Amino acid sequence: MEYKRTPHLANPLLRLVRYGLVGSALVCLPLAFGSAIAHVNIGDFFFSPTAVTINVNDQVKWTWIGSIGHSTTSNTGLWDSGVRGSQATFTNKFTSAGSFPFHCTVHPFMIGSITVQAEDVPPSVAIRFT
Ligand SMILES: [Cu+2]
Repeated sequence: MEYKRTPHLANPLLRLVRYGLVGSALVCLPLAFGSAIAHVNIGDFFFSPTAVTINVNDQVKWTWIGSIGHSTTSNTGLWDSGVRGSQATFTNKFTSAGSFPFHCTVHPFMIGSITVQAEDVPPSVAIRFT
């Protein structure tokens, strides 16, 4: 019996389109999960962790775990939770890249920083027909 090549796999252009679709599906996969939330605990006289790195449009959620009042307050006025107590939470979304230091207004020696990286840019693909 003579072996016949499958036409759609034999065609290089269709094969390219096929791989292209698979590739773009992989690139788009992280977008399907949406933005992420990073967690920072506010204890008595510390933030944990003190440094967090996220992507643009991710959120940071602070959770008060200590027994006295603290705040998460942006050094540049971008957010201010106000002074809150145990088990309170505060969430801020970061929509631009940069470094965003913060502190506690009650205890200015309590400091932390959020680093926001630019979103991953999907690779562009050029198909040249010759
Ligand atoms: Cu404090």
